[in-house]
Amino acid sequence: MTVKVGVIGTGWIGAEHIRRISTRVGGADVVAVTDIDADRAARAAGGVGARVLATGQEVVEAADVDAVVVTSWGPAHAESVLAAVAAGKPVFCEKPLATSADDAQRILDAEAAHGSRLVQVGFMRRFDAGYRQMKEVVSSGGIGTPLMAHCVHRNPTVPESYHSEMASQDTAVHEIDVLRWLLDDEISSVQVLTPRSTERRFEHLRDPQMLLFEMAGGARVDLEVFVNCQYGYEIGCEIVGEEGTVRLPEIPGAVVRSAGQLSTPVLQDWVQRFAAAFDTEFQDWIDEVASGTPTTGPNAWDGYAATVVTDAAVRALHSGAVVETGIKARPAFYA
Ligand code: NAI
Ligand code: ISE
Repeated sequence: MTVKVGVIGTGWIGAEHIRRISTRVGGADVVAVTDIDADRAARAAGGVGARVLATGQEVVEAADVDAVVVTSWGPAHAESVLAAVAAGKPVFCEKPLATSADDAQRILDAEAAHGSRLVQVGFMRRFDAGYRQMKEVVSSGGIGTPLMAHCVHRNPTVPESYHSEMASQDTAVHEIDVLRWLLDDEISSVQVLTPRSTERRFEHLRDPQMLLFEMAGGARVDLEVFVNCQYGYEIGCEIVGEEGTVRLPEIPGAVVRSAGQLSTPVLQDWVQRFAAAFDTEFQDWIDEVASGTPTTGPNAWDGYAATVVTDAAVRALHSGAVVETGIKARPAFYA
């Protein structure tokens, strides 16, 4: 069976995923797209022979759309995901699932009412080979009980539209998910420290930020988010356990010796860094959708839990205090 996909939002990552589904992933075609910018939608559709529809609701309801991909702006995600669940169609939603825990809760309620899981969230790091190696080491007891983690998330620059809350909502949300997964634990509290800001930022932005998490089991995590670091895109993660440590491998690059220097290139964006993870994420999703079984990637509960933590992080940014996330117990539906 070829899975016919409808895409809502054809900006940067929407266009990437349309190309990916059409050229790199087997078993799927993009048949319909929409964007509030009609020209952008037409450009994305033209490349793959899809048709342009006027709204996300039309994409969801189209008779030939089997599954929906949501790649619009974060605040628009919940509405499209809720529409897909109401139509009983599998839906892949880029992160964040929602921009408030209340909206994420509405998605959990809708899925429960539907009676089976339909939602996958685009936390692609769970499909990255390096993070998977770390998960294997931690789960097999290779470093003993995890005690601490040290993480780094650096982007070279961000546009003027990026604001201080997005350090948590848009950027740290990846570590929030991957740490929950690696440590198999929920985040119970968060604090956000704001060092001296770099001069190389738009005036309204606090950058860098340091996020301190406590896991329910007592492990502690520090995360540096620095989105104007200038030199490149860098993702780091080390977990320290009672009997050893495990570190995210560096992506190998050619080592150059020239003009008295030893050098290796630094990646410049998430497209390069996580290309293989995105491919695996989508191939697995398409294969599972085709098989008619609920998808096994990060689900609506994971999207909800991440949003609860980012909501707490935003409160922590504004107060400077340690903020309890108040995360509730995972419902049996998502066991
Ligand atoms: P973008 O701004 O390039 O594209 C978003 C598109 O959505 C725009 O073309 C906009 O016109 C459209 N849009 C907004 N509201 C809409 C609506 N209601 N209906 C239809 N179209 C609508 O943004 P970008 O960078 O592509 O990000 C999109 C989403 O993907 C964000 O949630 C972002 O956090 C996520 N993302 C995930 C990444 C990852 O590493 N997994 C990397 C980059 C983005
Ligand atoms: C972007 O939206 C992403 O998801 C990238 O993976 C992340 O590195 C970046 O900071 C976000 O803005």
